[in-house]
Amino acid sequence: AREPLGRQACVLRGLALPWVGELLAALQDIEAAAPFRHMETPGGFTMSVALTNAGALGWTTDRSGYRYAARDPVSGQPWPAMPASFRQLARSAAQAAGFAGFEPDASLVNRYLPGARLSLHQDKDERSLDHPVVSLSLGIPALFLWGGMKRTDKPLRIALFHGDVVVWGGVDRLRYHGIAPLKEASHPLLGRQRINITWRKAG
Ligand code: MD5
Ligand code: FE
Repeated sequence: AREPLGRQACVLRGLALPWVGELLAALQDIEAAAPFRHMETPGGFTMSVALTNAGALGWTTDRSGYRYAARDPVSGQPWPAMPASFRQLARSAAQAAGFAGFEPDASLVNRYLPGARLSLHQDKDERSLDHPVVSLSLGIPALFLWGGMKRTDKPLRIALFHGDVVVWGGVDRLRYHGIAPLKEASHPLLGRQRINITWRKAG
């Protein structure tokens, strides 16, 4: 089912459920080559969310800023390749949301344990903002904060569950958004964690 969030943003409930086995198997290989880590922000905070990446470009942060980079700063190696299943899901979700021809070159994987959160921010480190972003939720539920174009616009709170996909682009591409502190819970497949994968065209 397609739930509109904005003029060019929607939630596709359960869209990824048939793909979960394949996606999690691919994620195991990514994690083995590029383990989840807690990165430092330019302001000197350590993120409560742990992250890794797959694809030609990976999002990173350190004391000098946010950027996309071709190599994992921990290993010095290129990020693991984007699995075919990742690319296919991102492409078909984008298509279902009205963005045909999406070709992601970056997939950022976020891992939340209970208590982890992501404060309101805009995704604007990509070279062109003309491409949509596709986001998949797996594991325990989260409250997604869907804001406006200003940080001070009061965000809507939308629950996201295992298998849900959110797609946003166009006029909604620069909305402020975040994730409220995760509540303690356990998921039959993933235990007490939430995984979020976002696909972007960054380069
Ligand atoms: C997450 N990730 O669930 C969040 C939310 C990120 C990030 O924000 O940058 O890795 S998924 C992002 C999202 C969903 C729906 C709309 C918008 C963003 N948006 O309007 O920008 O780990
Ligand atoms: Fe974001």
